[in-house]
Amino acid sequence: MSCLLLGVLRRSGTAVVGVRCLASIPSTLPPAVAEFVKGAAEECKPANIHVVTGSPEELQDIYAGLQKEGMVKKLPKYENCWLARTDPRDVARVESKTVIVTKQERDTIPIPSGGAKSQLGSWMSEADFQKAREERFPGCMAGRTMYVIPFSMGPVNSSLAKFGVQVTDSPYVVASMGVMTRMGSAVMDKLAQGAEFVRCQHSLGRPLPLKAPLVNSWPCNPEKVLISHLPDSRQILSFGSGYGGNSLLGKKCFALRIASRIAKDEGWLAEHMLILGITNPRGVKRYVAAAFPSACGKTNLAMMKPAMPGWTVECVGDDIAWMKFDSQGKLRAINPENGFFGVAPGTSVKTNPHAMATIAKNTVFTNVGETSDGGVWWEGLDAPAPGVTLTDWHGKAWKIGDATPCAHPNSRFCTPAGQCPIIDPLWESDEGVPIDAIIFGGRRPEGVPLVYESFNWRHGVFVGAAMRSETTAAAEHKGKSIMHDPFAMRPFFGYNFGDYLAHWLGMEARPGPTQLPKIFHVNWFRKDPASGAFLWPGFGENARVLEWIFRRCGRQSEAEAAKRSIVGWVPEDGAIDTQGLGGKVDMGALFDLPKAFWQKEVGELRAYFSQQVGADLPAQVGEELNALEERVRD
Ligand code: OXD
Ligand code: MN
Repeated sequence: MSCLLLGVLRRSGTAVVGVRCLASIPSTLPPAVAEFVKGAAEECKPANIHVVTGSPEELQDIYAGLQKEGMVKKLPKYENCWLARTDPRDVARVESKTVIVTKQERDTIPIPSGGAKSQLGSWMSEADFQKAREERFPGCMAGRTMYVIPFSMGPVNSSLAKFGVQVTDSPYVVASMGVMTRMGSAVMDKLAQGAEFVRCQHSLGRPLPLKAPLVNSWPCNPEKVLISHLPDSRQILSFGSGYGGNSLLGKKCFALRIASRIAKDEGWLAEHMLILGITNPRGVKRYVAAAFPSACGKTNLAMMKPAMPGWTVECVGDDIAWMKFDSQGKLRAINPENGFFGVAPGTSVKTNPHAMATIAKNTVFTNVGETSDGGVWWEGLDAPAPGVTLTDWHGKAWKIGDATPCAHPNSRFCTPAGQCPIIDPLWESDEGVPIDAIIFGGRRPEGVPLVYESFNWRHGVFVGAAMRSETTAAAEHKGKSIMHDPFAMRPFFGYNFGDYLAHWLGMEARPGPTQLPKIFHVNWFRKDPASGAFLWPGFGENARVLEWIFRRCGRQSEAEAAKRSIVGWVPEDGAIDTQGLGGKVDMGALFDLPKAFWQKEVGELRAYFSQQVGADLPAQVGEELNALEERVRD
């Protein structure tokens, strides 16, 4: 093996304190980590290796380097906040280039009928993956530093936490992983004790010297993007994108795709869910987890300021929940993340005051607009003060009323969760918080009521499988259509959706005591067909719906505060407190259940299940669909 020279850069000012031969690197790394790093270095051929410790000084150096390269600029209006502008071709998760590599296609996705393309993930064969890897990774980090990031998803000492090591040639990714995960020496110590870890290899795919100039000083390789997952060997290899879920591999790649597979193997759940705690005026607290497709307001709900006096909401997490039954059979959840990677446009003091307070310091903003007084701006914020001018996410002068948006619709803030003024006191508890309710939801302009509760667990699993929502900007979908997004996991399943459903259904039959959470569905987005206006005010008023859910969790009898409907239990008349809404809200319209709509919905679901899930659909889910069809018959 050739002896590649590697500078192992450790904090000592900025000096390189060790130059080593690859064959002997590095004595400080635990053997399994060293082996992974050695393999990655042999393949990617970086000029240096920097083992990330996570110290504040190290992060300062990273930001200074990023600033020098023109990848971020400081935002003087705030404390330790930064603005990055990407290459406009690298602005969102690239679902079309995201694959799961398994021996058999059916391990990854149900085989769709009639030659249709699966909407439940993308499979790549091991042979095709090998070829794709060879076309991308060899020498891809030439001239660059390879950072080695030890990180933990979940509090480092939690029994629910899992570890990862990400190698990357992007210092922006290091800075962002420092916010989004617990990163550095404490995790390396765990790895030194032999803890297992997910191997994450990421490259921007722009070795030095460059063959073509960068756009916005943002290295990426859009033509060659590939986000690949190898669940059997717990590996992630991501190439060509430096942004968001494509490159912060702890998030969607690990905490959802790989973790959902680990969870299936180990008997727990890794889900695209926020977690919040809600306390009633008498001081009784419950925790709920809620799954909504991307950009449906998960962050806003997770940090909600209840409009109802005496109620408080506290935030455990805004995007991902890992949930495991404890010895009493209670489902306990942790937020595996350490920060929020939230969509900026639409976030404001009106929609999410707590997020606005959270992002005031130590935050990386990407692709938002900039104000001439050194701040940030996006659609949904008040117009800047007189005399303050705006620059858009491309770096061009911009004014209100211009045809293109100032901030990219998928522009983001990346901010430490611990800064949230309503972060839950138990958000870092090692054992997780007890979950009483699971809420599914989506953007449904028609037909779907404000809230309903499933008849039982099995029906609840069907409700999750039947989720649909209007498309969003978080991925590359264009235009508005109502997409199937079961469990809000459509882009994030790590294994066959049919097996995923069986795993959920199996929770009911698990051995030992089991206190299953109740399952609900909500829709804040129903519109008045005549005016097109939303029927429900949303935001803080959603607490009125949470109150009903809260009440249903502690109910003494099945029909308490509820009546049976064709879709499930709905609030009985008057059970949702509307006091203070000023009679402006048409509760009749919000709970109207047009049979024709539901008959059409049944038809859509039947076609979707039969085409997309086919023989992998568990019989119980098919039976629930039949039961719904019966209930909505004229
Ligand atoms: C996200 C997403 O970024 O769901 O959270 O796309
Ligand atoms: Mn998400």
